[in-house]
Amino acid sequence: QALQLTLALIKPDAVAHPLILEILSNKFLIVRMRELLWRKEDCQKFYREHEGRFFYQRLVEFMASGPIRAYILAHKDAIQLWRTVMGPTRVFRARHVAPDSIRGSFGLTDTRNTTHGSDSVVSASREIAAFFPDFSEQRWYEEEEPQLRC
Ligand code: DAT
Ligand code: MG
Repeated sequence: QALQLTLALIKPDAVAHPLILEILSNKFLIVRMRELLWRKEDCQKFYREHEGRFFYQRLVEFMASGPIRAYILAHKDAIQLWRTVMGPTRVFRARHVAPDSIRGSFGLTDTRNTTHGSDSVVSASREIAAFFPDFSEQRWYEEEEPQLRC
């Protein structure tokens, strides 16, 4: 089965959470990881699709409030799988419909909801390039993926 790549972020509320890191590394192949501090401008750019929403300012402040971790994850259907493992965006909904998901288990509020995951092939490519500018997706699919799939 062919593997797919996705970008996952561990947000400042969850960056040191051992169970979240364990879930992530048990389920996915970790292709790249870096820990970084985001500037507010980086957050604004990353979340520009939400500019103008009532939570945008809060979201930007929060994402710049402490270290985050960025991962490139590989798995069959990685994009959808990581979104399922994370659970729904909003914590109340997550607790009810997916209590065992990461957000359902560890989410604190709708803003402090532990994790991010790309939502499509196009956004995964864009987000991987934003965090790992030296990483060539095309080269990974051509040279590394064929050796990893099983
Ligand atoms: P997701 O992170 O599940 O892709 P999204 O792209 O709709 O969700 O929103 C990005 C982030 O913005 C989300 O992780 C937390 C914040 N957010 C979204 N909707 C919100 C809301 N109704 N109230 C507070 N924060 C919200
Ligand atoms: Mg989103």
